[in-house]
Amino acid sequence: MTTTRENRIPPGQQLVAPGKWPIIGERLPTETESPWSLTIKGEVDTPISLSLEQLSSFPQTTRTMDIHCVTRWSMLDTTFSGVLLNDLLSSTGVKPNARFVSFQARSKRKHATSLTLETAIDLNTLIATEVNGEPIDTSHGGPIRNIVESRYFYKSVKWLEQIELLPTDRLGFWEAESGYHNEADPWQEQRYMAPTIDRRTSLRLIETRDFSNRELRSIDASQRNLAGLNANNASLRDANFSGTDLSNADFTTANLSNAHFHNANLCNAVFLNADLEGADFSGADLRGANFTGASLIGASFISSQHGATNGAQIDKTTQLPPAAIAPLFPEQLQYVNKAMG
Ligand SMILES: Nc1nc2c(c(=O)[nH]1)N[C@H]1C(S)=C(S)[C@@H](COP(=O)(O)O)O[C@H]1N2
Ligand SMILES: [Mo]
Repeated sequence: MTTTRENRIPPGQQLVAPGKWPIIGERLPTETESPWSLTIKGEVDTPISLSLEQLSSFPQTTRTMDIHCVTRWSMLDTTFSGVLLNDLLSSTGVKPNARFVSFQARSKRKHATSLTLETAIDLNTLIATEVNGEPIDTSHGGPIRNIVESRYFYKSVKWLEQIELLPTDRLGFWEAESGYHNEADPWQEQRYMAPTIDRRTSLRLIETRDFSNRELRSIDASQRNLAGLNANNASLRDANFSGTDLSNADFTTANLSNAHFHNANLCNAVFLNADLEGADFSGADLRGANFTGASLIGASFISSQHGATNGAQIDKTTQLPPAAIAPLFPEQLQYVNKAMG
């Protein structure tokens, strides 16, 4: 297979503008005052704690790879340098019952992710300290982050301070809290685990038109009449609202990352401070909708995914302030700006 630009972009992903690497999730580690150390523990023969200097004395590896975020942005050809996990584990030794590896951050929520040890080694997991020849910026996980190629980017933990080998899996933060898929292969679009909400519960909730403050990840609310829905502060990642009447719905501070609004009626809907990363608004009616304060990294307003090219209805009454649309993909921004006139 030849590697053209196109066949390096997994399904449902779009390229960020050159030089625009978004910051996703936590923005800072807990503290950077005390000297950084990286601990390797659990099912290893010799647990160790390494300073940055000690880490730099291991053989250094450089790999150029493509990044794919679950919120639908991709960035090609990023070069990371650091130490291969495999090289670190050669010095600690691995006990026979080690089957999983957990990566944990020095951050408020002890952000973590995990992989099978086999996958982590096969994918050349890099304990990276540099990106494109420079130390990794704090906002992107410096001084140390693990980098896992060929998996959605949530498998790459920022501000890495602990690697633990485990006999059984321990789900990571997003995997446990947000239903992110534990395997995370972008080529198979493994974004979320199967929905946990059963059909009867969703039908009953749809009837009440009150989703406020609820956890309804991946709910199927497509082709419904949900005009005036109260979804204030609801957690609706990956929710399917395709073709649904959501006129006058209130999604203030809701989490709608990767939600599907294809062909929905969103006239006068309110998305104040909502998380709309990776959401699909193609073909939706957005007249009078308000996106003030919303996060639109990776969101789409025009798409050719559903066959013919299908743009959202946007006009002067659609409130898409400059700050909200700034992180859009170039083609998306162009479409939105033109539609707003
Ligand atoms: N410590 C920590 N690491 C994290 C996250 C986080 O919130 N905290 N978010 C993950 C997610 S979902 C993504 S897409 C990438 C984003 O990395 P970036 O901000 O450098 O683009 O970091 C991953 N690692
Ligand atoms: Mo992500």
